[in-house]
Amino acid sequence: MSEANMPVIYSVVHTNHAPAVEFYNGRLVPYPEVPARVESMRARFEGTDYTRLVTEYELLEADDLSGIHAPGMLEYLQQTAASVEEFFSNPDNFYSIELSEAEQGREYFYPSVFPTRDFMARIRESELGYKGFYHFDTEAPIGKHTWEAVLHAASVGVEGVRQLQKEGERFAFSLCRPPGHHAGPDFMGGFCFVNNAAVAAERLLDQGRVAILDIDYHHGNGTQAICWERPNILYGSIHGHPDQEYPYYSGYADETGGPGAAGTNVNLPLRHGATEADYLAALDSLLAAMQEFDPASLVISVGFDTFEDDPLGFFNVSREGYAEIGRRIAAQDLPTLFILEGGYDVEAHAELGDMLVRGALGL
Ligand code: Q9C
Ligand code: ZN
Repeated sequence: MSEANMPVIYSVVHTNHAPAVEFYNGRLVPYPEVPARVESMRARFEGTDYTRLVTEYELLEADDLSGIHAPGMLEYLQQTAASVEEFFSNPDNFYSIELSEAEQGREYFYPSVFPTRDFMARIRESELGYKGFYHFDTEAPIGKHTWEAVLHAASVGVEGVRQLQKEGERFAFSLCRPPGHHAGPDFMGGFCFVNNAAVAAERLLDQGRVAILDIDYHHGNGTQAICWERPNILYGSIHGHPDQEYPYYSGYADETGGPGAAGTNVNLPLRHGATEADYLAALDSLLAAMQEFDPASLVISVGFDTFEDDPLGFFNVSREGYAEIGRRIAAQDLPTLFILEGGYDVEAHAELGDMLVRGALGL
């Protein structure tokens, strides 16, 4: 296994998915999940001699994702992206909206009605435009290039798997965008559409059990739901406590896995203000749980929103902290695929990625 030169998998297609705004507390605010998050990392990793950029990969199709996601959701994503321009040109879909010049060509569908519990359960059959059926929030808007970007992101993740399986790499880092850990079997939200980590993990099962360790600031409710009844995949996560943090309705420590996979879900919620020492102690607990599970490979859902200056997160991991996280993960001595999830301090993003990679490589 070669360690000195980590493959970093990248696709330019993500840049076409770039919603301008999200709805927050009655306001439209800038959408934090921006292309620069990945572009800055690409630029950084192009210039180092301990990484190599991989830009060729096999493009997946919807069918390749159907082990993880409901075909209806994939079809919905594809169709909504394909019809979003037409949707915006139909005045019946609006009260009175005129798109500014800057907005034209950048139309995104935002759901505004959600079939919570039993309410409006027939929305699945509705031919109206406002199908919130597969969304759990308003934060995964679908534009005309979104489906394409989502397919490439999942493909970038799977190329990371190929680097481990076929090239014998010890590590690979897939710069997936849009991210994935809030996307579940039949739901999407939180900037996520398709669960890149779960798609990758499913393929890594060829080698034996897989552990997905989620170090994004937010609970990966999508990954948890996908893995809930899968005894061969451990899902473990350190995240903002659901009493205080998005996605609020999951991430409690007593969520430990479904009847068919009891004990294979590990949630370690931390409160706002958690220090780096708190964080690293939780990481050690997570790694101990992982060791007990004894997986053949690791998928790390990486989020840099645990960074002390992150605008969305309230933990206090320093720059150097990411190198330490990288070292502790590398010490597990397992084939490891890093999959990018969140992280919203765009200025710091590339450096934090670099710290993690150098930590993992022992540089
Ligand atoms: N303060 C990822 O990091 N916004 N998604 C919450 C409430 C949604 C984060 C707004 C955050 C989603 C991949
Ligand atoms: Zn996050």
